[in-house]
Amino acid sequence: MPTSENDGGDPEPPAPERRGYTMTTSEHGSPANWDHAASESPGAGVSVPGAAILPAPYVTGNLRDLPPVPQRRVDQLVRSLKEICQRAWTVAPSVSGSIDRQLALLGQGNVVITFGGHFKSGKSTVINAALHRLIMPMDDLPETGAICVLTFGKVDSAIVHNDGDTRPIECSTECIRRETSLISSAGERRGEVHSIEQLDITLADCVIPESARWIDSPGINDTAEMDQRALQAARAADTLIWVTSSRQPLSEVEMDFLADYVAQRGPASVVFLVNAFLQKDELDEWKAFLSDKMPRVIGKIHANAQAMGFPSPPLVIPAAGRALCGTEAPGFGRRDLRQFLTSFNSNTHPRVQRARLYQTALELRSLESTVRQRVASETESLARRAAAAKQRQARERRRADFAREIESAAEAFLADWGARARQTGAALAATITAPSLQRGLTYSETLSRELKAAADGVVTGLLDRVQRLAEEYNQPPIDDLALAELRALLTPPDVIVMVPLSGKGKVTSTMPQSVIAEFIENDAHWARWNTSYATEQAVAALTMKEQKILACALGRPASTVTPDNGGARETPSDSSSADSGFDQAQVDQLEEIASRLTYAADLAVSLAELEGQP
Ligand SMILES: Nc1nc2c(ncn2[C@@H]2O[C@H](COP(=O)(O)OP(=O)(O)OP(=O)(O)O)[C@@H](O)[C@H]2O)c(=O)[nH]1
Ligand SMILES: [Mg+2]
Repeated sequence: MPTSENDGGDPEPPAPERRGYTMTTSEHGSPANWDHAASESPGAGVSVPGAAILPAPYVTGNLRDLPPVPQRRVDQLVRSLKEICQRAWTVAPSVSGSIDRQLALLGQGNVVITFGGHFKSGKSTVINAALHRLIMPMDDLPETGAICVLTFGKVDSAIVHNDGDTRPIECSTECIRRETSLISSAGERRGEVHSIEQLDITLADCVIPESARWIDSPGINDTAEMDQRALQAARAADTLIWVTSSRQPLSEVEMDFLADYVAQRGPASVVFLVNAFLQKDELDEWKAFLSDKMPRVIGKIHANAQAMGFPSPPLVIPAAGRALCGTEAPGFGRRDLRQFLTSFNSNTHPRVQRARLYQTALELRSLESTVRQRVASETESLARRAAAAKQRQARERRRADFAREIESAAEAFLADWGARARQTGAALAATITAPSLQRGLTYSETLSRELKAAADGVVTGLLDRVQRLAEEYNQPPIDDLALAELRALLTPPDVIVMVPLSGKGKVTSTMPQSVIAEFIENDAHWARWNTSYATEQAVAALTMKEQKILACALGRPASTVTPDNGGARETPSDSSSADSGFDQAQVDQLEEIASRLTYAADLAVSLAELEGQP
């Protein structure tokens, strides 16, 4: 029985470690290069003069993976994220929420590996081979129709998640097949499998590490629903083990799927597992596969690696799934397969860390760009609001100046009109003498008319001034309605000049003329006095209307008037529309957060891409 590491009969794998990552890593950090296979094997890449370099046989037992990510730097990133989270809490709570989720992802204790690939590439077979237990149903027709999550446990159990319900089933291949098989025994498609969301399978005495979840997923390129499920299973993974069949390794659809996936999860998140379909499950066939076919498969994968987003050659592991299921003998890639799969026993696994860091880096970049956009829009809004406030202040100043001018014009009018009214009253009073004393409404009518006439001369002047001031101070012109109202307010009221009748009822025919004359003189005196009294009343009445006159002359309140809109109502966009926006201190805080996000994203990227691919 061959046991050498290089003869295809690889020795039994060591007992799996249940805790703590223990996979061998390259001494040089990046353990491989594009000539990986050739440089590692004796006689590899033999250069025959005049001939091309021959493909080197693949050598098992030599598996190396990425070096660990320095924990000190991961801790540094976590500290930085916690700080950002705290700072963002008040000014950008959604950033805090998102960073919280990233912290949860980085700290997630469970490790998920998903076996993905083209349908019928042998995913379920490889899982059975690794477990060395025929638990997952395998078939020549599309088989796995639901996501199956395998974990280690005290006893075997299986639980079906179906349409939101859960129910236990017997943990046997047949029972699992009944739930997840895409094709019935009669060869018909089973639509009911679509309602099975997940199958949780717990296995006692298996190599799955305690903290690991292994997912067997439906294959791609069968139906749209299964593609969707395959994607869902891949997205649940920390590492996607891409099982590709040696019969048709890496088809176009596989490459397209992987290119999208690598763009989202990073190059460390995918490892290729070449499932060797041997003619006969014999060691000679396996050795022939390793020396003839495997280098060509690796060559194809490596040749297409860059197009799929791998900056350096991805890790490719061969295993003969069916053969491994059928034998416990060494060989067929068991050692490498087991060693590799069981190395996923902690969240400090280099691939798990890199894949999570990659996702975090992408999220941080996106947050950074969102925050920077916000800084730009808030800065713009601040400038807009500052300009609007300046305009508003200028407008208010202008309005106050206008109001002051109107007030002094109105006061001047009232003073002017008061003087004219008194002159008019005095002139009328001077005409009232005993011999010419008129009874009835004569003096009232005359004084009312003359007071109006006296007002007329100054009202027009005032109205002109008000209009001119409105123009000068960029205020809306007084419209006709307000003008008519103002004119009415400025028009003095009708007045009554009382002419007393002193002798009324007393004058008799026998009364001496001198007494009668005294009565008349007395009446004339009071008529004169009443004339000036009525005049003062008219002046007082107009003076009392001063506030109304001002309000009318000033027109609409200043808040509804802009300098440029001629007094039209302001639209919301004219005002400081972003009144609820940030102040300068908050914008500064946002800017600080953006810079910290840049730093954290750079750090996450550098860790995620650390030392490339093996
Ligand atoms: N010769 C040979 N046949 C294999 C090997 N691995 C798988 N098969 C066969 O290929 C068929 C498909 O295997 P599965 O494990 O069901 O493939 P799968 O990728 O899980 O298929 P889906 O779940 O339908 O996507 C089965 O009949 C297997 O017996 C192998 O290494 N060699
Ligand atoms: Mg399957």
